[in-house]
Amino acid sequence: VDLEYQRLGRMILENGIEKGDRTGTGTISMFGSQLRFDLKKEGFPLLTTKRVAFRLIVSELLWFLKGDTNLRYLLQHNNHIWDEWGFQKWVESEDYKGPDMTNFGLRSQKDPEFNELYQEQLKIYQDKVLTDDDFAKKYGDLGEVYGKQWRSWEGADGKVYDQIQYIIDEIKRNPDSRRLICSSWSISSLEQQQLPPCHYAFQFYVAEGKLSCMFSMRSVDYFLGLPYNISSYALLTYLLAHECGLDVGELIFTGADTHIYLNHLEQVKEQLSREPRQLPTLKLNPDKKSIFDFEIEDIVLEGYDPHPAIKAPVAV
Ligand code: THF
Repeated sequence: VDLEYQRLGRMILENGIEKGDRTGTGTISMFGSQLRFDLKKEGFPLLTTKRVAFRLIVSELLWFLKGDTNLRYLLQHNNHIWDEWGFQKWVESEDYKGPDMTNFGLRSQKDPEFNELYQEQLKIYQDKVLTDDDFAKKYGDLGEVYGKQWRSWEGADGKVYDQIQYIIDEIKRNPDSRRLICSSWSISSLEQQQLPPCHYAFQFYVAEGKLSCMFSMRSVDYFLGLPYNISSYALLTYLLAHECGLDVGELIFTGADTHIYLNHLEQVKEQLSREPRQLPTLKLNPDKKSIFDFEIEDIVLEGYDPHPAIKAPVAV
């Protein structure tokens, strides 16, 4: 997985175009990219050229699969990768009375004094989401994001659709199906989402007893997001294969606006210089049958020996 990932990184650096973006950070961007991995042959695709916190990938995926859209679950598992998006909702609301947090993402990177204020307010926000039910309901919820679309898509007919359950049932009943699709791109609820989905659709494919997955992204944060997204869909494929009695096949990533943020360039170059190592293996608790019963401790990674982590600021 690392060699393919590095190849894509070099391609963006060589062919990418400098392009502005919503967050104001600036990117080098390339339109259209694809990666594919043989899950069965190569091992579990978690990058080894920098340490990636697998526990965060696990708790985020279980959060999606529960149909949960509230930050509380993530905070309870010490997962902070979505904090900024909930915090944004809070500081832009009428109820927020603290210091001005306009554009906190960029300002906290450039202004150490502001960053202190921001960290203070963020901590207050996190504590409230964890301990205050009413507050969590109102300001901890990211809106109709992945969990909602995956497990309870609301149709124009007023019916609620569980796209994951449909896929599981259909893989068991009709594995040749070409409709094993889950879409998070719900036009009518985009305004109800703190952030429109980046990975907006995925599709499964069964052949020769193996389950393959292809996922599509509209916007790809090469350095911070993509390593998570790859491992997350790999894990989802393993979980579904486990429940459906299949082997794992291939994982295919397709990206549209594939970019490296300008404040990630040094980090990317460092990572490109590193030598890939042996991939880890994934162990799922054989006693759990339904993917919806899986807890964090049922998912274990063995033999992960990566290069050190590389820090980088996330664009909000
Ligand atoms: N916004 C941006 N700009 N990039 C993204 O990848 C992204 N996501 C999700 C929503 N908005 C996004 C959130 N996913 C990290 C990783 C994934 C994220 C958000 C943040 C991150 O900062 N990871 C750090 C360490 C985190 C930690 O240890 O707490 C890392 O080094 O990997 C795309 O799905």
